[in-house]
Amino acid sequence: MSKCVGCGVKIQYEDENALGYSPKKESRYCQRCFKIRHYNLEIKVDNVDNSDIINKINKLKGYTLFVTDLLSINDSLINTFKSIKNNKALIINKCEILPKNLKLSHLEANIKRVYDISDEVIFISVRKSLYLNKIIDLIQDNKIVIMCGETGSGKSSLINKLFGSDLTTSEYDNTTLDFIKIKGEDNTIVYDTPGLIINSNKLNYFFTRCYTFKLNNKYVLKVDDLLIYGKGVVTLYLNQHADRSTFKRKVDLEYTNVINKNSDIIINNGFIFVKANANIKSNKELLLRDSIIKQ
Ligand SMILES: Nc1nc2c(ncn2[C@@H]2O[C@H](COP(=O)(O)OP(=O)(O)OP(=O)(O)O)[C@@H](O)[C@H]2O)c(=O)[nH]1
Ligand SMILES: [Mg+2]
Repeated sequence: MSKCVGCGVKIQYEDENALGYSPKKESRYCQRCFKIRHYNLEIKVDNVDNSDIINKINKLKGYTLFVTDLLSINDSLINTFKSIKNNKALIINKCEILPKNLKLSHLEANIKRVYDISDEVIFISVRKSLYLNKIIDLIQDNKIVIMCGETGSGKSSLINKLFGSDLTTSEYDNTTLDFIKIKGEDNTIVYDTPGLIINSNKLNYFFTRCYTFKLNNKYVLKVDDLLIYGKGVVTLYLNQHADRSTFKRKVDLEYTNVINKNSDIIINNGFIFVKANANIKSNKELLLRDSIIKQ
């Protein structure tokens, strides 16, 4: 049975409503890939099993590049990264859309320290072809490489760029459906893998909002379902899904937080950087970490 060269699913000709269907016997792509590639249609799948994918990756035993973006980094993502037993590196893609004042070398060192990572942490941009030589070196040195990570992080785009392959890529979740083996020059092999579903924190195109906000006691800052006011200066690093507004305070909020300088408040669509010590009231418990942004 042949596999779709776009997403890796087994091609079948019987059931139009099941994955892998193709109406034409000689087709290299399944109908779902055809629709994504030509019409940019979103065709959802709902049977992603992270632990099944991680088990298969661990059995394959290749050097593993775990691809993510900056906003997706939180405890659950790093725990998933650490559950990979192969030699590995954390690859942070889409760095071209990060604010230019962020020094990548500082970010790398901070992420290693805050999350206690001894493996390499490498920023790249597939779209702008930035720092891809580091990935090329890792592939040359290790020969067998597994590209894995959160859905939408740019794994298939990276392989296409490096190997000239024609994997299906899209802005939607779970484009790649099965493991795909791609052979390169010099006996190198790279595996594309189905994306993991870890959190909804994804940075797809750009930071729609990244700016500094001086808190006071008269106005409440609302970011998604978090409400805060108080004394402090915060910088918001949010993705395009974040909903932000301010309004005049009418009531007190329940939680009092004394926040140390250089902390991040982690929220669903990004994080909020607190540079100096701050006194903040909030409507819920804050999830804090030592900042990965601090310079
Ligand atoms: N801004 C930006 N977007 C990128 C970059 N690399 C990939 N993308 C976009 O990210 C989206 C997802 O890319 P894919 O290559 O399909 O991601 P994937 O990790 O293979 O996703 P799954 O197959 O679902 O696991 C697409 O819209 C890409 O164009 C990058 O360097 N910068
Ligand atoms: Mg993919």
